[in-house]
Amino acid sequence: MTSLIATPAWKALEAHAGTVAGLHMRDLFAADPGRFGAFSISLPGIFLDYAKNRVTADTMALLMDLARQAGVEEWRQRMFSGQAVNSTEGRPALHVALRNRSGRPVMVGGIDVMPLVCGVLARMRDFTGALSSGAWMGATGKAVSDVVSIGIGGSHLGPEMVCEALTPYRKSGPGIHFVANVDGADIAQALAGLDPATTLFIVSSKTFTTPETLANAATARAWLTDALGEGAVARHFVAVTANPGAAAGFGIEAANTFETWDWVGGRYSLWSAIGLPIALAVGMDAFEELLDGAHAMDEHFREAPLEANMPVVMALLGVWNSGFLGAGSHAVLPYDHHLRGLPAYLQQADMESSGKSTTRGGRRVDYQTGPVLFGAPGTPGQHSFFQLLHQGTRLVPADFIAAAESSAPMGGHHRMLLANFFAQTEALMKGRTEEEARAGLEAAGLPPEDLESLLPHKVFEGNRPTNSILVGRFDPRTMGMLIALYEHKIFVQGVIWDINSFDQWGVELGKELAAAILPELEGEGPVSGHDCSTNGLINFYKTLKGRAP
Ligand code: G6Q
Repeated sequence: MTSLIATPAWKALEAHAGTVAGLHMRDLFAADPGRFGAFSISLPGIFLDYAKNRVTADTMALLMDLARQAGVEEWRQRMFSGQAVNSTEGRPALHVALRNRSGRPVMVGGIDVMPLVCGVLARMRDFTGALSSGAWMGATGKAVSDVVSIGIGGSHLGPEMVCEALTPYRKSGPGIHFVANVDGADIAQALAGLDPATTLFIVSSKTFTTPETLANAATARAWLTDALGEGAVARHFVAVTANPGAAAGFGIEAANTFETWDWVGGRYSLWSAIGLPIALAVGMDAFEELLDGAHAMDEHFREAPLEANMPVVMALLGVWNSGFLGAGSHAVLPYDHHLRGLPAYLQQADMESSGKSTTRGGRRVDYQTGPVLFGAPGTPGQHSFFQLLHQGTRLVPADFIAAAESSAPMGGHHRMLLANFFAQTEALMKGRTEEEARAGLEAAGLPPEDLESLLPHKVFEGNRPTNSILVGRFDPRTMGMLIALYEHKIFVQGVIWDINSFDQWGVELGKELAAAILPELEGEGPVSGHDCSTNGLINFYKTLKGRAP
C-alpha cells in the first residue's frame, strides 16, 4: 500500500507548506479581519478558536482532502457501527456505546449491547444510592465512610481526573481515594487513617490480571481481613471487570461485580462502570450528564461535515503541525485548577493511542505519528516551561482550555486567570518584533549600549500555533464533551496516520522483563543473564540491600 506521504493529498500539502512557511500569523490576521469567524467552531456548550494556527483557507481545504483521502468518514462509520477497528486485537472500540443516549441499538457480533450498558448503569445507580444513603453496610454494620479505588492506567487515570475536575459538584458521601502505583507508598498513604470497618474497595481491572492492581488488591484485602476476618471481604470489596471469574477467585461475589466488556478500551473506559468512583463522587445523575455531554460530542462528530467538525479540525491541525511544521510535541494547558489532571489523562489517551510506528498493514511508517504530549495548569505553567514555548528553538503547539465562569469565584481571581489565558495565545501568535522591543527599551530609558545588548533577548518570534477551547463552565456535561472531543481527535489522527489507535503492544515488553526479573531480585548470588548494564544495576541493588552478589 502507498505510504501516506506518497499520496496526492499529502504531496499537495507538502507543496502548499512551502508557500505557508514564510507567512506570519500577524500578517494573516492583518489581511483578514474575519479570520476568527472563519477559523472557529461553536457548539452548544463548547467553543474552539483555531485562528491562531499557521494555516490559510487553502491549508484547511487541503487538510480536508487528506481526511477524505484517508477515509475518515468511512472509519468513523466503522467505529460507530461496531466493526473491529481495533484490528490487532480483533475488537470493536465502542466507548461511544457506553454513552449512547439516542435509543439506537449498537450491535456487537449480531447482539445489541445497549441493554447490557443500560443494565450496568442501573446497577451503578442502585449501588451509589445504597452507599450514599448508608443502606450498604460493612461487615460490622457501619456505613461506608471511604472508598478506595484500586486500578491502574485506563482503570485509574480517567476516574481520578474526572473526580478532581468535578470537585465543585462533589456530593456529600464517602471520601474517594485512588491507588494505582505498585510502590507500597501509594496504598500505605491511601489507607493511613482509614478504618477497615467503614472502608470499601473498588478493584477496577478489565482483565483482572494486572500485577500492580492485584498486588494492591491483595494488600488491601490483608489489611481488611487482619482487622475484620475473611468474612468481611463480601461487604468491603466490589469489582469492575470483564473477567468476573477472576474477581470471584479473589473473593468478590458476582452480586458485587460490575461488568465491563472487551470492546471497551481501558483508556476509553471511564464511561463504563470503571467510572464508578465518579458516580460515587458526584452522584449518578451527574455521571449521566457526563455521558450526555460525551454523547452530544459523539453526535457532532458523527454528523457534522468535516469542515465544521471540531474533533476532525483539531486532528488535522495536529497532523499539519507535526507533519509539515515539524512539531514533535503538544502542550495541553487547562486554565482551571480542577483540570490539573487533564494533561496526565491525555498523556495516556493520546500517547498510548498514537505512539505507534507500524501501519495497520504492518509497514514501518516513514512519517511522524503522535507527538509528546505534556502540560500543566495555567498560570503555574507560565512561570515554568512557557519560556520554551515563547522563545525556545522548538515549535510547541498548544491547546489552551478555560471556562468563562469560575467554580470558585474569589474576588478578581477568575478575571486575572482569564486575562492570562487570552494574553498567552496572543503573545504566542504576535510575538514582539525588534522595533517593538527597541521602542519598549527606549521608553524604559535604557542607555544605548545596554539597549543593544538586551535587544535580541527581548524579541519574540511569535507565530506559535495555539487552539483556544472555551466553555461556559466545567460541569459534568462540558467535561463529557471535552473528553470525547479529544478521544475523537485521537481517532481521526490514527486514521490519517494509518495506525491502530486502540492497541498498546508497546507496554508489553517491559512487563515481560519485569516478570522475569522479579524472582531474580529474591534469588541468591549475582545475576548474569542480562546486558552488563542491567546485570550491574541488579547486582549493585543487591549490594545496597546488604546481599553481596
Ligand atoms: C489502556 C490500557 C491500560 C490498561 C491498564 C489496566 O488503554 O489498556 O492502561 O487500562 O493496563 O488494565 P486492567 O484494567 O486490565 O487492569
